[in-house]
Amino acid sequence: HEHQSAILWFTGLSASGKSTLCVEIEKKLHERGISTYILDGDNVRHGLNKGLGFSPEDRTENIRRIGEVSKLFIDAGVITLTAFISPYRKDREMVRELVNQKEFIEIYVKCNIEECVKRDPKGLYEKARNGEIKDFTGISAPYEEPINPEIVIENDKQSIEVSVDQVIRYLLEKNYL
Ligand code: GGZ
Repeated sequence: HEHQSAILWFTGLSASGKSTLCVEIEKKLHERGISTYILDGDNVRHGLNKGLGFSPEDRTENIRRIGEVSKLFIDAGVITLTAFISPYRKDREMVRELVNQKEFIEIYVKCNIEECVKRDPKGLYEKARNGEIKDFTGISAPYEEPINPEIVIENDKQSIEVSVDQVIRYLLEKNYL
């Protein structure tokens, strides 16, 4: 199956829906016979990036390593989907600069903070508000919105199906698939 390989770089707050979107989009890509790989906190922060925390410096190093690994996957012809908050603009731009222009697709998973706090699937926002977790993105650490992302997903305003279609349509229109 001929396709242009790329990094689908999802960025957004905790509980904005990045991982769910990655899983659903991956299913659609598999239906087309395309090899994919999802990088997320579960398979990266517990292994490759064990020992990195959430200070600005550690987040930068987290994102740098994820960028380098994604670049290797691109070389292997694999479409890589990454689900990290990646709150700093300069860190996302650093990854963009690592690969060819067409190979970095920044996808802003937009979800208002009130909705994220309401969802709070792991109770982390609650802990952040109590001060049990410090430097928590959106509460006590910044999130810098993308200025010119390739795709913006209004994840608090539309269904998951519509969001998935939006990404697949983009990939078709720009001849990735
Ligand atoms: C933000 C934190 C923090 C702090 C733990 N700030 O909802 P989750 O649990 O599964 O997603 C969050 C994840 C964020 O890790 P990333 O590697 O994506 O962050 S970054 O890109 O900024 O390096 C959350 C959990 O880890 N978590 N402490 N202080 N999220």
